[in-house]
Amino acid sequence: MEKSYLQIARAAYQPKLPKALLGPVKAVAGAPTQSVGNQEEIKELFPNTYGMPVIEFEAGEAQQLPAINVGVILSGGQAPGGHNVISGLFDGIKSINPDSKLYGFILGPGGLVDHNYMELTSDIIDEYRNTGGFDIIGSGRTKLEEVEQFEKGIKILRELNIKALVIIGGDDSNTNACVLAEYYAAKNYGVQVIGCPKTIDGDLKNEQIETSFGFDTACKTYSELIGNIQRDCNSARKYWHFIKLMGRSASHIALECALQCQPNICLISEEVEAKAMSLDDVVTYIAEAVAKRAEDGKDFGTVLIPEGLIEFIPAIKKLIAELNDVLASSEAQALNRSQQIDFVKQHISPENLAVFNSLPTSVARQLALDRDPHGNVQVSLIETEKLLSAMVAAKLDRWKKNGKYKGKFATQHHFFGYEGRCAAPSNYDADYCYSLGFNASRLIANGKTGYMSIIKNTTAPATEWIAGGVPITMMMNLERRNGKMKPVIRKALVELDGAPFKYFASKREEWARETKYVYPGPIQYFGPTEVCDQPTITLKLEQQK
Ligand code: FBP
Repeated sequence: MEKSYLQIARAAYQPKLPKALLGPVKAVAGAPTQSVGNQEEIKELFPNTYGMPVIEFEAGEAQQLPAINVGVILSGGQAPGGHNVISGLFDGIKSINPDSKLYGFILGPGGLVDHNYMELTSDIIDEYRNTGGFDIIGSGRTKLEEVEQFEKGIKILRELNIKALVIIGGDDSNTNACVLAEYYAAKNYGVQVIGCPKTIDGDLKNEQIETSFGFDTACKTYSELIGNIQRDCNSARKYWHFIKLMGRSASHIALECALQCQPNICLISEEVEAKAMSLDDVVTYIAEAVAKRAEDGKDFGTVLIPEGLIEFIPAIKKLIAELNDVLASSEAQALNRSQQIDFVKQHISPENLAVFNSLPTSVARQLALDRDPHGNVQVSLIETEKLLSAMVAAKLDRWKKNGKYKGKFATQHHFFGYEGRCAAPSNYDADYCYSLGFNASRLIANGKTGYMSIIKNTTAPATEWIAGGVPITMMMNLERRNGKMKPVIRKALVELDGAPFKYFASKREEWARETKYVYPGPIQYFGPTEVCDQPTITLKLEQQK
């Protein structure tokens, strides 16, 4: 494989590990745990993996352990650092016993079901250390939930003598990991399942998981681009830039980018929902900020829009919930796409039909169709940035007629998502991911299943990081998916009483009226620690509590 100079220099980078993982470990167990919601139901659904303690690793005695074969799956959207989780896992199992082997299942959970795999040898691993992307084995979104899939999986796991499977994924994929761990434990199949918290969206976090990997690098990449746009914007002073940012449901990415770049406006979906804002309220909020800047002669600015905004507008949220139920019916499933649109129109309530009909056709169609395998609306396909800017333009035109607005409103649109998902991991993500993978090998060696690998205290230097595991059942509750109540990991949304949002809220009026842009510049890998090793502002503010 041809390499750039940066790749060559980066390949030599040795990621840091928490002190406890530098030698042999012992697992220290805490008290039994409970799920975050629906305790009785979750306990009944996961009798073999419910209630296990959180564990922390401490330095232990050296032991001779047998070689172990481990399988690894990359699941869901790409996130910077996936290759380092795999290289950490590889080095971890080799340090347990040099004869251990690592197998990668190709293109996500589907690779396990279809028996599509490759052995990951040291030559292959060395090509991918500290690189972005998931291309070492590829990723996919196949949902693992059927007994038939689990049984197909066990066949190949037995054939390859794999005793543990590591699933690197977000909330949906780790829900799969938990279901699989429970099934294999119930059947006594002798295969452990361990999860790793991945997603650029930053919504797989809780008291035990500080952050999901990839969030740091993705936000820094988007912030570099937003900073560049802001400098362009402040140089030409003639455009309003509407910038949509990935992050499906939660607005963590938009909030972090706002903290890094200080744009004029950043919408936070969770606040829109809490304030029960309508689409028109959101448009008015932006138009008023545009009009105020125009009073100061500033016909330019930046607006950050979280990808999932549309789903958080309460009227649209209600509509989506009903659409999900209607579309899940077998009658709807048997229809083709355009028949489905007519079908939903006939079967939703008059109130929801009115909302449906008020949306531009392309947005309405998108809400009614194309769920991903986990039942999520594919918000990355909805052009919210264009929808909002067109609606703001129409409102400003009306205000122009009654003299409320006298400026010029020219726009540019951007969507940043795929640009950041495979960026070369920042030092933070390179270290964090390598530690998560290495730590997964220690969970395996300690016989754990149904656990997620965790690394905590990551705003401190890596030597002070804490390594351990959290039972996945602890994060679960029941939620309605595809018309049925299902056990799923609870998504972490932006907390409006949390430090990151509060800080943003205390500054946003000033950022809206004045021009206080910050230009973060590109991620730096080599140089002073205050430039190269900073965690996200979100994490720093959260850890200050
Ligand atoms: P994961 O939760 O699987 O990590 O994926 C997150 C994400 O990047 C979202 O931000 C985005 O909405 C979605 O994936 C896009 O999905 P796809 O890659 O299938 O287009």
